[in-house]
Amino acid sequence: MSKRKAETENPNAEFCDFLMELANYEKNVNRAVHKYNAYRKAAGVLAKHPTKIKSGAEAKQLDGIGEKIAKKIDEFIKTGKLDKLEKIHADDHSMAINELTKVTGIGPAAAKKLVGEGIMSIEDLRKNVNKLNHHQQIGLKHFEDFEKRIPREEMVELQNLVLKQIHEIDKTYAAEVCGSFRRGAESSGDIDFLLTHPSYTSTSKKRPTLLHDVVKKLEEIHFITDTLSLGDTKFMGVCQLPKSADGTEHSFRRIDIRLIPYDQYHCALLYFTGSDVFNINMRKEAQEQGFILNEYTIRPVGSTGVPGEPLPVASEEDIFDYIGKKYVEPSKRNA
Ligand code: DCP
Ligand code: MG
Ligand code: MN
Repeated sequence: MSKRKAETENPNAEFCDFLMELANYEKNVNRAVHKYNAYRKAAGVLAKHPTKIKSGAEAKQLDGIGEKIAKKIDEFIKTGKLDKLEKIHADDHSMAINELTKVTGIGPAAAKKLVGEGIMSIEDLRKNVNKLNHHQQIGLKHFEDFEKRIPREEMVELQNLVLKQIHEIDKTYAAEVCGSFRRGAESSGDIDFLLTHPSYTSTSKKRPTLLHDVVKKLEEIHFITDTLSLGDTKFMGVCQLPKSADGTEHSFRRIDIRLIPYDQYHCALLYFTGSDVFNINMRKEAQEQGFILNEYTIRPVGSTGVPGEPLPVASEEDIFDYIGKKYVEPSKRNA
């Protein structure tokens, strides 16, 4: 969910903002993922609505907005605020937990533990680096940079640099940036690369060094600056574009690279393009049509309820075809 977009062109931006704030509170403080998704879905629906909503009743007509959220919209229209949010804002512990979870590597549980030990802010964290693991320390080191969105222009530069390096190693690699970038976002929170190679399939037994080779090369040219985690199929780390001609340094950026079996590439592409709310809805529709869809495969579910063999998939379109859904362009997958 891009807040920036909401501010500029969405007549319901105020509602979306408070719904997103409630969503993050549910996720980070209460660890209530369902409520988190419900608030996000409602915010997504309102963000797409072309006119300003004038009452809770009107909002309730929209898919994904129920009685409780409708009431909050009425309260906000009437009073200009929300009692629930005011109470959250007045609660130091909740606010501190929320703040600490902004650091990559600090989840709700770690944040709660740290707050329990009296660490109430990012500033406090900096005095207690010894309490953090490697991932969290890197997250803290680059906290300010990671809070910044990456402009699409820079995303294109990052994409081109990585593709060039990958193809210098081996022309038969295929790779692309998915996530919000593929959905056409004007800015992204991080770079999500999918990588595949014809020699690596879901049935090939060989443990691949395909991802390690790419990471090594990107480290050698000092593009990848830190590793948060690295396995055979998943890299999470930090990267930075080389200095511009005038000597200005670029921000450090979060980058994820996933190596995907060649035969599972399109299911992975669909999944990692998102949005996460779109994925939830798509999986539900697949299920209603008798299929199990996940980031690896789409499988038919027989009358016994046992999933069958994965169906052959040669494009994202094939997946939509199987479930009898009209193809949705990536740019239309924001909710
Ligand atoms: N994803 C998902 N469910 C999750 C997390 C991720 O379905 N719980 C999928 C959909 C996301 C994609 O992975 O679009 C990439 O995850 P990101 O967190 O990088 O999200 P985006 O790229 O969409 O947004 P941002 O611009 O903030 O990175
Ligand atoms: Mg992303
Ligand atoms: Mn990501």
